[in-house]
Amino acid sequence: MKTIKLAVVGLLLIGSYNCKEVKKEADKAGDAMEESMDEMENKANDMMDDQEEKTITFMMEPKSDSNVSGKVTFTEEDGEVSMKAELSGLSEGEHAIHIHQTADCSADDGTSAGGHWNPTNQPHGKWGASEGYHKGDIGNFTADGDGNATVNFSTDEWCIGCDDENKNIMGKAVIVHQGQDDYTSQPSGAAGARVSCTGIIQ
Ligand SMILES: [Cu+2]
Repeated sequence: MKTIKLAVVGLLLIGSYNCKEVKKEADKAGDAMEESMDEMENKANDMMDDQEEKTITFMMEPKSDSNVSGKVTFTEEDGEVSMKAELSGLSEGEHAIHIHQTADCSADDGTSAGGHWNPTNQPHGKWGASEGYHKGDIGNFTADGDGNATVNFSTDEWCIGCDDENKNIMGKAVIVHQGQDDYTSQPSGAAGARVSCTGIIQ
């Protein structure tokens, strides 16, 4: 009887010892896992910083005694910049929209924004034309009977604040014209008065 009791106590002791060891090992494994989780999180954050989606939004102000206003948003993602302009107060029909060279809309007629943004010294033309085109030659869009329009455009030839001055749209201006771009007249497509303007600034 005594032998059995001793054996039971012995087993219990061994059992509890084993339990402690197992717990220690589990704690160690837990710590290691936590460390590698932290590492993974840091790596993920670094990757997010690299390919962070950039979005900038500006309000367009009427120029040349027009009522044309709106909102323009640029988003950069995966090396492509997309532009969305939501405009109102336009006359029905086609209008030109361009990026001009200076983020200065102070003049009543918008001329303070300068000529078309054309860092690569190309002739004015339709976007993508083999004869050449300005980096600011977005093109024409159509306003509906209520004077509203939404313009969507995207390209990998722009960037938001990168080091390549042939791509960087920061410091430039968005201009909407009263008329349409004929894509041939130099240097600006004979699109008429500048009816809305905003600077692309941070
Ligand atoms: Cu223009």
